[in-house]
Amino acid sequence: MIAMAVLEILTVPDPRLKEVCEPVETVDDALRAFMDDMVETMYDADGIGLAAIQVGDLRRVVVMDLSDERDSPRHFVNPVVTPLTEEMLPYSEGCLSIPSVYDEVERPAKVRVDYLDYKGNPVSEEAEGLYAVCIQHEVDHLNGVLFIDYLSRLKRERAVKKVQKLVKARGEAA
Ligand code: GNR
Ligand code: NI
Repeated sequence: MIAMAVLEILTVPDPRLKEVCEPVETVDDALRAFMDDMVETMYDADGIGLAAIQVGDLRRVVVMDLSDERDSPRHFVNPVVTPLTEEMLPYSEGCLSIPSVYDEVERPAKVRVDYLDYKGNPVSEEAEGLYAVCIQHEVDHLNGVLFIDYLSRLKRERAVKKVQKLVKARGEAA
């Protein structure tokens, strides 16, 4: 593994974050190199997950690391989530594309996750807790959906304005 790269993360209201992503046809070395860059980008930004669309790539690819040690990256190609319960889990969510904004979203507490792994092998497993929250947040990204889309219009518009102000201030400091 050589020369990984930190990619630029798009922020709201970038219209590219609203696109619907395309399935991946083959898990090959080029895709694995891209997923390595996504993992490095996620670690650099202190995130627990990242969808390819957040770095401007419209393929259905997600990376995640829920470990405290930040040494257990997971890779999801063409992930599909299916709710397994009517029980809802409220969680205060954040998003690297909506920095400094956090709010509560309720999602199914238990889901099945079907995907191809780093080697291209099919996996089917159950997810609960933070894993369930995060994979649903990421699959939403692949469909052009952000967690603020579940909030009131007032909260959503305030969130976008807050991010625009933050990004502008960052640009002026750089
Ligand atoms: O880093 C992240 N933390 C987080 C916290 C609660 C619910 C979801 C997430 S995902 C987020 C990274 C991100 O934006 N992934 O798309
Ligand atoms: Ni996100």
